[in-house]
Amino acid sequence: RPINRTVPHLWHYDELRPLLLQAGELTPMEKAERRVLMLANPGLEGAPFATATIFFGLQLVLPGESAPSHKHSVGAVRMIIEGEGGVTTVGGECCPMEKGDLILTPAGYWHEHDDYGQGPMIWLDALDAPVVCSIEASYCTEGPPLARSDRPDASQTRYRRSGLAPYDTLARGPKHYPLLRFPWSDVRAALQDLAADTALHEPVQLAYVNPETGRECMPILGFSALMLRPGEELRPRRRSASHGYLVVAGRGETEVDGKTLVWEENDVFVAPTHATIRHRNGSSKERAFLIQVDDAPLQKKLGFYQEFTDGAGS
Ligand code: GTQ
Ligand code: FE2
Repeated sequence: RPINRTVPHLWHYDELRPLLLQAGELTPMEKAERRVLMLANPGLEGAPFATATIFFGLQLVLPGESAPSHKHSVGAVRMIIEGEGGVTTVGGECCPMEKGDLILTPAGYWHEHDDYGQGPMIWLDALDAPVVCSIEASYCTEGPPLARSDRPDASQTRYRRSGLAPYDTLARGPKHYPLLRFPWSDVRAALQDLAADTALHEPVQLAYVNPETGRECMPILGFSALMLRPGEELRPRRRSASHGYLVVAGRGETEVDGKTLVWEENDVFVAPTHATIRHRNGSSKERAFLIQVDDAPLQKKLGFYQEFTDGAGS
């Protein structure tokens, strides 16, 4: 396997949250277009990246604030951690931000974030910035406030149910990003139903896909949701991809190349490429839910993505 600089690592939300709120006091929105705590992997020598391909940032928007409109060649995905009344506007589409929701900001889409609620909005950003920056293709354009639709987002209308797509899809062919918001309530219910039909210790895992193609929803990073049943241990096939995880609910531990990362709600952790990964739900009563981020879509496009059945190997 490759020699990794990225190390297995976990960031405790309990430790990050006070730092982020402190950043909220120190930095008004006028001084920083985005207020983000970057999760830097200790193996990457100061580069603000979580793995060689994944940027993770914890973002804060305070009540009444607006993170102004811009667009960039880097693709971003938000996973909502806490707060109510937040809205992110992506390409004119108005996406409410509720805990666990996953919201796409594809490359080139204008986006801004507003907190219309009473408390702070906090979420995890996953960006393909390490890749786009390393090929010197990263740029950003600032813009005027976005005109926004007052209609519900596509997850509530055009793509309300899997297996059904707007009829004109058949004539025009698939769009790149027909669905921008994946509400957690739907994902959680779908995982629950899948679990009822999945043997214990077999993964209960759903990929976030483009509903018109059935393929990965973003071109570089892949996203999926994973449920661990009470007491369950999972030994996923070893993959050539690197991985990051957000704990949406529950507690447990994950062994990455023999290092044990003990996690609870809202923690974030990463595993380098080719790592051996074991997940364990630490509760005998509660389910645990993780959102997994990986760079498999990029590796597939480059032609060297692999899965290994050995469990170890090199
Ligand atoms: O929310 O638009 O974490 O542009 C880094 C760059 C978030 C954003 C980040 C960004 C954003
Ligand atoms: Fe942005």
